[in-house]
Amino acid sequence: MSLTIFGTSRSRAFRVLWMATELGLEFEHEPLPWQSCRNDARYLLINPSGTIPAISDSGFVLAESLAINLYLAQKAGMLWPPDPKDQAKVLQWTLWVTTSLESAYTQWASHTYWLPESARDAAQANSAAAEMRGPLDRLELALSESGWLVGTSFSAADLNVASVIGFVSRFEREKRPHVADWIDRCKARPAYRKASTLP
Ligand SMILES: N[C@@H](CCC(=O)N[C@@H](CS)C(=O)NCC(=O)O)C(=O)O
Repeated sequence: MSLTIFGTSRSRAFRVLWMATELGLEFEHEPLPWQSCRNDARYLLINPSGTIPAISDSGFVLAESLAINLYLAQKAGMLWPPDPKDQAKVLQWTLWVTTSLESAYTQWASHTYWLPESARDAAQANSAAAEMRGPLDRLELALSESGWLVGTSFSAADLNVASVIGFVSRFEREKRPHVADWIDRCKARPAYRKASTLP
């Protein structure tokens, strides 16, 4: 019985490394680089999409970072609330971040931080920023209630959403103090810091 996580921490695999560390799981880590995972013949046999992350849990293979995180939390019975309504909220926030924010966020972060300066395009960053404001205002409202997305403590919803939009704490920080404070608290968690040190 063993869990293997495929993908370097410098990719969406970080989300899964963070979750597995939060849950205290033992795992093997194959830090495949995102630049070449689609052309890695051995990896394509495991994940035919060739994207990272993927996991193999005693031979059960799963791709899609956020789905992997929901599976791991549910299986461990941690960061996964017992009430079906709260579980539905975890799914709601997970789907929300990937459908309402991830694309614009990725464009904004790429053209603000990730790409080499010579490749950054301010117009693309600005149009992505305009798309992000509505969803981030929605997030600010949600976090103003208890400081967490579901119930009154950190859950898989917080991990999934924060892991997609980590740099948002630098975006118009003073306009959305609850979002900024929440991301800071998520990133201060020991498991986040430990996962950040992985290759
Ligand atoms: N929606 C997928 C996206 C996976 C994805 O695109 N991963 C990137 C790395 S962050 C990748 O594999 N890039 C290599 C490529 O597309 O060739 C997930 O969240 O797991």
